[in-house]
Amino acid sequence: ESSLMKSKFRGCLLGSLIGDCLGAPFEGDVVTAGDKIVIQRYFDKLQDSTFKAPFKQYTDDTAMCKSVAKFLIDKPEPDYKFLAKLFVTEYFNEPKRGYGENVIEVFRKLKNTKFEDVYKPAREQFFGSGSYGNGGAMRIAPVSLYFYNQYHSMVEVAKNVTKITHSNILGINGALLQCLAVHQALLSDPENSIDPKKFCTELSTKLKDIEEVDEDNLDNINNIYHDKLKTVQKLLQKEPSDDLDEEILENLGNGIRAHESVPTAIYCFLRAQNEIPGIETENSFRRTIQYAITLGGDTDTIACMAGAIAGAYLGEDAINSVLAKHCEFNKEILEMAENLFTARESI
Ligand code: 8NA
Ligand code: MG
Ligand code: MG
Ligand code: MG
Repeated sequence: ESSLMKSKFRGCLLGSLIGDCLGAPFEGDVVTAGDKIVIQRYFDKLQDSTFKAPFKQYTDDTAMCKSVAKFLIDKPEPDYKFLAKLFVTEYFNEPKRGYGENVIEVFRKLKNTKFEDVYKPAREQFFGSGSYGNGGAMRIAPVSLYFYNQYHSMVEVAKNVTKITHSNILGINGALLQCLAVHQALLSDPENSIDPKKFCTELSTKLKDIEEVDEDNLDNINNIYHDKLKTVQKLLQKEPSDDLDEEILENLGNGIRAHESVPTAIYCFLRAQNEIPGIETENSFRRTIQYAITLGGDTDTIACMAGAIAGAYLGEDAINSVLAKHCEFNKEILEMAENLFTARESI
């Protein structure tokens, strides 16, 4: 039982890394039917062990995920100033990891104010409305893992970890939704198939309980994620096709906003539980990230989030090790998963 959980920890962080590394070359692209064939060949080639490709490099998604994992491993009591410093140090060491355009401003201010109030710079983003980028959600998986049997701590820590860079309700609730999705996948038996309807309704019920609420509810903002989860269920009932992919982009999105990518990642995970035309593989982990990438847009981040959910459900054994070896940091991320697993035994 504990060995399955350890495998799920490793699968989750490895899944997140692979989605980021393999998705990054396609970030921002509009994907045509021809590109889907190119992506199929790209995966086939990477999985062929005789193919000596260079490493696929990770981006900001993994850079920030590393910091969240280290914060949990090194600090028995959550120390958010420590985490803010990790984010900032990581950024200034390697600024060219493809960070979101505006989050860089938060890092500069944190540094210049000597981390006096770790939440203030994020609150000042976008004229005081805070960021709703998917940067909070893309790095949240270690929190789902570490606190998997301490639900209330998981929720509280997920919110605080997010608020260091993302204070907009949509940014926070998007990170909470991704946190819940990873957590729910982690606690699901990989021997049993996932019931997509149940998966979505449970997520919605849990999110309702913990989400941040906007008093004014302008533009029906409080319902966005709940409506999207209903849309996910509706779209899953349709036969996959290129037309359906268009519908997915229109209704769920593939952008850098949390509400236009987190529900999409959940959709990718659920859709990939069954075969998808044009994606030739028996392996549902590969199918999840390959499918996420074929949707285009913010491919590294959507594949990273979908990969974390799939890896948490399936465990490490379901992930092709040759595919993993093409990703920069693949050994180190497994060490982090291992350390996260060990560290949580002492709490
Ligand atoms: P962020 O906080 O800078 O947000 C990302 C973007 O979302 C911003 O630059 C804005 O365009 C938009 N945005 C967010 N909040 C608001 C708001 N309140 N009002 C108006 N616009 C808003 O950074 P982040 O960490 O959330 O970004 C994560 C994404 O950035 C990930 O996809 C990540 O991979 C990276 N990214 C990189 C590239 C690239 O070309 N390398 C492209 C897109 C995204
Ligand atoms: Mg790019
Ligand atoms: Mg990225
Ligand atoms: Mg991205």
